[in-house]
Amino acid sequence: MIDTPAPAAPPAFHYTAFATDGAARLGRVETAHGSFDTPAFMPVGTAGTVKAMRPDSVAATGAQIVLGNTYHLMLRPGAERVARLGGLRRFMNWPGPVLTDSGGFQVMSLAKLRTLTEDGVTFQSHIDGSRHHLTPERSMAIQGLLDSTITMAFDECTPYPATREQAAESMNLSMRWAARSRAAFQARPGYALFGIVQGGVFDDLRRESAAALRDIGFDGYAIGGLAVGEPHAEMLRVLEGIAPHLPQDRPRYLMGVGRPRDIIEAVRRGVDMFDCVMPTRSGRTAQGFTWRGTVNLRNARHADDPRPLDETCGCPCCRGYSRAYLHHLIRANEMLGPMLLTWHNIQHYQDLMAGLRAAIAEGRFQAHAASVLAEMEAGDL
Ligand code: PRF
Ligand code: ZN
Repeated sequence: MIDTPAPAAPPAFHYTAFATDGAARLGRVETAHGSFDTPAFMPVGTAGTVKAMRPDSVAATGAQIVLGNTYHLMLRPGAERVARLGGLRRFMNWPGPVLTDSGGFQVMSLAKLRTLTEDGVTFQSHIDGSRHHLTPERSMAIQGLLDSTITMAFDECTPYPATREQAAESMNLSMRWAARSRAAFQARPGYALFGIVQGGVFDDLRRESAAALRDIGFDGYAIGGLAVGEPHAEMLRVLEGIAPHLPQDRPRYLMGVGRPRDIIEAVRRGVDMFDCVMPTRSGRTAQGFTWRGTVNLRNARHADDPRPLDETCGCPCCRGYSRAYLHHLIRANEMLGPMLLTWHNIQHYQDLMAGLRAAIAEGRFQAHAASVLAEMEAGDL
């Protein structure tokens, strides 16, 4: 009798750190849908698309994981429909891992008539005014229907500024929701659930939150409630205080951050994962990232400039097109303008991450960070 080999089991969700340089970590996350190298930047695909980009183009920049949103997808086209169509990855034709945010943060920034209770949040859709209720249990179910590789716990992002009492009350609610998220999450091999640290700008509340999440036990740990209006130095201080209290053997994710210099400073303090609309959104508003800072292509000074946006970039935008042509596309409202700029900006962010990873591997992170930051400050040529 011939044994047929058992189908290969999906790999377990696993984080490995290969090298550290100070607090900065070089690692890899393995998932059911492929692995990604860290520090990683996840392009934002809110509504099941990284706006203006095809998934193969997103992958061509070196991106290995993208982000989707519970809030947007539950309202349109609906989580049950996405499930019937094979899950978000199949639906959007992105074969790699996806991380989905849990919805609460987007409800608070986008929805109308929100009411927050112990149970969850009730709100009206910003699209058609329909009423919805989102709880930790419903958020877990939706992210399961989306077949999300990495599910985020349901939390409340504490606004800034907040008093200590407000931040404590909000953080404690998020920790009760974290426990309910963990209980409702349907674990599967290679899939993950991340907890989210809250606590505003209060170091002791942040530590309490990290301890509560560690006790519940998560596959990864996110830091929420930052980049919400606090000064840059405050964000770095909170990060520096919290990173040592997160488990060494799990990935760390700073939500919604940020500009290149925020990412460099967070990697320096031990963060492994990032997402931000900046490269995609600013690409649609004519802003291009270069190693000498940002450039507004709408500006008349580019009208006759035959040079590429970034001489050193290998992306299709920089290899094929001049600043003058990009300027023309933007002035003429041609859709190729945002498409090319988005491609370049995502490429720039991926090149930034690859440079940080190489520097950590070679033990020259501090010197590399200093030179990248100095050149960015120097401004465009
Ligand atoms: N919580 C969740 N998503 C988020 C945040 C948060 O605090 C932030 C804050 N920067 C961005 N996205 N769930
Ligand atoms: Zn480019």
